Amino acid sequence: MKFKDEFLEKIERKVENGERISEREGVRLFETDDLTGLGRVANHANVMKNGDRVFFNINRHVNPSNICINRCQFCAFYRKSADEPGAYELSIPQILEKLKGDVAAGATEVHIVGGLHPDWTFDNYVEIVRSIHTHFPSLHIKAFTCVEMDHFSRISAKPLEEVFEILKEAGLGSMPGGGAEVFSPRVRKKLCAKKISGERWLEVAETAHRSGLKSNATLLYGHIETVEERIDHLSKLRQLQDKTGGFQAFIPLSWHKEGTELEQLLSIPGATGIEDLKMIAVSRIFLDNFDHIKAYWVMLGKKLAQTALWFGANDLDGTVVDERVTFMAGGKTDRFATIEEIVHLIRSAGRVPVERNTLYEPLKIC
Ligand code: V47
Repeated sequence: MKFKDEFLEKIERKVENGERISEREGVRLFETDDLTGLGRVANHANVMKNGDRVFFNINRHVNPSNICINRCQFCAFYRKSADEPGAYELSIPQILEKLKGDVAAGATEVHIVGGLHPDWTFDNYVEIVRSIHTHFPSLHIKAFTCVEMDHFSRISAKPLEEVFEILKEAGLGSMPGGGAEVFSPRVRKKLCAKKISGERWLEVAETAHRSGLKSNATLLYGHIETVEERIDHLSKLRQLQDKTGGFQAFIPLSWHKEGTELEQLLSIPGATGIEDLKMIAVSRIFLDNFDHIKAYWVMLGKKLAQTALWFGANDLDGTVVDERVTFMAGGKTDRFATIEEIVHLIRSAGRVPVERNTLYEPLKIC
């Protein structure tokens, strides 16, 4: 069947032949108005890699504290200090209590990410990991972004390699993909000047991979970034993946604006549903060396995340339970998904639901 946008024929041929697309072609894909054609090519790219299986896992997010020294303008989650309204700090017993029910219900993963707390020491973070691992040894601990790992290295005056060794010994299994935002120095200077640079984020990820830790990668889009900057970001991830092979999944994060400083400074609508689908599709086509593209239902909404399964995504994340970064920025979707609900979303999209563990080993075909 012919495409409305003839350019997509060339891209489809490249996908079929396993040829990589260029940055220029990536930018051009964002410009197409042939959404269904773009989806068709991305779906093809996904099916060639993953067949008709779609992954999910039984997981639980824990955000130990929202007190953070970075103060990023796109974020509504952080608080500057403990006495600000809405600030919180979870104790280790509170974290363990939260996890108890989830583990009993079959959770295989805890996903931990939080603020760079001004007073917590590296040992405090290590103890969170160690306590979880001691109480729930079967739970995979996917914790701390590259931004947090860099922070630990600075506050402990230890090289990254040692930080990773200590955390692995305490029970760390892998790392989530947050904190990448957009690598563009222009965007970072405007939105998150205190955060580590894009180069440093990539350096931390590379060191993690060389230390034997798998990690994910993200891109925060739908604010002031250009499509060229999105593609530059994807290109840097693709280059690093060529070197290490340590990334498991790529997760595009659709910016939520409510309550952020950025919303007050500029009137930005945020990404539309069409842009969300294009972002998933272009990522699938461009990142030919990533096995998995995750449609994170918490940010996309469940129905759009399901639709994304025909635009190149092969993973819906998991049951999540109590994620706070999105909800503090006005997220409107449910706060958790049941296993039955995720299975239904995947099956009714005409795909085969597969429960996985964090390292993408299939556990159960549902
Ligand atoms: O690091 C912050 C982003 C990230 C907002 O690795 C925002 O499996 C949207 O990284 N609107 C945390 N995004 C979430 C994250 C993640 C989520 C799901 C799965 C995985 C994984 C990773 O969310 C932050 C930041 O980049 N973020 N504020 C906001 N207002």
